[in-house]
Amino acid sequence: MVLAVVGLGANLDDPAAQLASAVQALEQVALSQLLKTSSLYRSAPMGGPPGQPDYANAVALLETTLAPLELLEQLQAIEQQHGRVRRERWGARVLDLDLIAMGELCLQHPRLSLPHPGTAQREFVLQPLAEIAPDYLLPGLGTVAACLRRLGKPTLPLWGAG
Ligand code: ROI
Repeated sequence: MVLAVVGLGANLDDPAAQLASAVQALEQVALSQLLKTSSLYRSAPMGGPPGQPDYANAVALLETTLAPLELLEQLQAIEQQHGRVRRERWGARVLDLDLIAMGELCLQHPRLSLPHPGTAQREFVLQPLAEIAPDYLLPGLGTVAACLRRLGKPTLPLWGAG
């Protein structure tokens, strides 16, 4: 049993609906139990082409006995089922599910690096994760709360805040 962190992101015109749908799918992942999901936060796009809409970001905590690449495959299947409905209009992916960490595990694999390489710089991962699991230990990085403090004061508003 390991506690996996999944990052959720969407910047379709109804990102909240995308993420709600993705959470429902996460509840159905085999050999896994969805323990917690964070609130939705609004974040400006990091990287990618200019002029993109803001993202809705959230994180989920999943207790699982799946192997890392098995869980990755489940997440990619959910992306395909839920994330690509508007592909023709937006070009970019509209639902992103990132495997951020799986407990103490450090992994360097062509398809998957754990913890996710950008984690320490990504407020849109750390701020929602600090809401539901501030003491979660990111291997090599320290606790989530410590990582977030290193970025300074949290700045992301809740998605629904206007
Ligand atoms: N930027 C934000 N704010 N949120 C994301 O989820 C996100 N995902 C991405 C890139 C393009 C890196 N930028 C992002 O994949």
